[in-house]
Amino acid sequence: MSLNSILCPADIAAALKECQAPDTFNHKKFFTTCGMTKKSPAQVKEIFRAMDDDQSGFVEKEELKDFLQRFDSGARALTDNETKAFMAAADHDGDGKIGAEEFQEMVHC
Ligand SMILES: [Ca+2]
Repeated sequence: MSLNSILCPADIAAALKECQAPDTFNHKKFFTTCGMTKKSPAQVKEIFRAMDDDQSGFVEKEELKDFLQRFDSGARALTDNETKAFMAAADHDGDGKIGAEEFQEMVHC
């Protein structure tokens, strides 16, 4: 499943460009620029599945670190600070991983 079939490649490129420098990643800005916020809940779920590399039903810290690489394999990894902030923003129940509903909430709220 390629994210390019859900999101517009030009929007993905623009979103990646905005956070090219380490520690400039902002998930809200990224979701908006790449067009994710305008996608349906079902499509956001597809995106979530693409992030859940081991198909555990959750996006864990290690998977989150590679978040940008899901969009472009040449993109950088998130820094530890970015990964931590991203996780903290999504993980409402504090279990250290992101569920599909938590992800959807983060994208659409
Ligand atoms: Ca997982």
